[in-house]
Amino acid sequence: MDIIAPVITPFRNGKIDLDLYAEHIRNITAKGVDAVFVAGTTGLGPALSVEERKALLEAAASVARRVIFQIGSLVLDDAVALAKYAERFDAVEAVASVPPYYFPRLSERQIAKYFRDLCAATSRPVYLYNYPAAVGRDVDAKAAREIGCLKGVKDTNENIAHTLAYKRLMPHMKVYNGSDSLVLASFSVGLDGVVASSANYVPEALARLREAVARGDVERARSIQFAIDEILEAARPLGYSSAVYELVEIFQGYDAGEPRPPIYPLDPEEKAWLKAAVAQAKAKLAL
Ligand code: FW2
Repeated sequence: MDIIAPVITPFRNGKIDLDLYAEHIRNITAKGVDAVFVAGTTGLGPALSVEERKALLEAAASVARRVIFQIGSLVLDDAVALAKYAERFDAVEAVASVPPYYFPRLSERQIAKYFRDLCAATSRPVYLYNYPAAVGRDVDAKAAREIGCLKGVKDTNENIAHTLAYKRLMPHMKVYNGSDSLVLASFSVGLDGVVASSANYVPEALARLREAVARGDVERARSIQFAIDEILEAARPLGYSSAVYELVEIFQGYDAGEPRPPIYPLDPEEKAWLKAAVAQAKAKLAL
C-alpha cells in the first residue's frame, strides 16, 4: 500500500524554487513517502504553465524513484506534449489526468476520447485523476471501464465505496483514494494506497498509520487518522491549498515557500492562528 505525496509547488516572488522542491521531496521520501504526484491539486497543477510543469517533473525525477505526473489540460496539445515529455524520465511510472473541466456539456464519449488520445500519445500507463468536487463531473468506475485504456485511478472522493468500485470492476487497475480523511479506510479495505496531501507535512505519521493497520492495531491507526482530521478541520477554512505550505513549516520545521496568487498565501495572523490550532494534534502525533 503506497503513500503517495501530491507535492506542493513552492514559489518565491512568483517563481518556482526548484531546489526547495527537490529538497522537500528528499525529506518526505526519506520519511516514508513511496512516490510523488507532480502538478496535482496540492501542486497547483492547473495554475501552472507547461514549462513550469516540465521543470517540476525534471526536478522530481532527479530525486524520487517513483513519480506520477499530472498532465491534464484544456489544451489537448499541451497534455499530449507533457505525456510525451514524461517518457524521458525512467522514474515516471504513470501519467495522470483530470478529465477536461469547466465545460459541463461534454458528453461521456467525448471525455473517453480525451483519455484515449492521451493513451495513444504515450507508452506510459495513463491514470484517471477523478475529482468531481473540483472538476464538476464524475468519471465513475463504469465510465472509466468504458474508456478501456486506463491503468490506474486516483479518486478524490469522500465516499470509499465509490473508490472501491474501480477495484471491483477493474481488479488489475491501480486504485488510490485522494482524500486525507480516508487514509485509514483506504489502507483497511486494501486499496493500492493513498494520494494524501498530508504526506507533505506529516509523512512519518502516515507511515506509522500504515504500520499500525498492518499489525492490526486499529486503535493506534485511528488515533493518527483523527489527529490528521483535526489538522484538516483547522486548515480548511483558511484555504487549504495555501495552508499546506504553513503546515509543512509547522510540522517539518522548514520554510516551504508559498503558493502563487490567485492562490494567495496566508496572512501573518492566519499563520499564527493555524499554528495554535494544530498544536494539540502535533502533540498527539509526537512530531
Ligand atoms: C492532489 C491530491 C490530493 C487532493 C486532495 C484535495 O493532487 O493534490 O486530491 O488533497 O484536497 O491527490
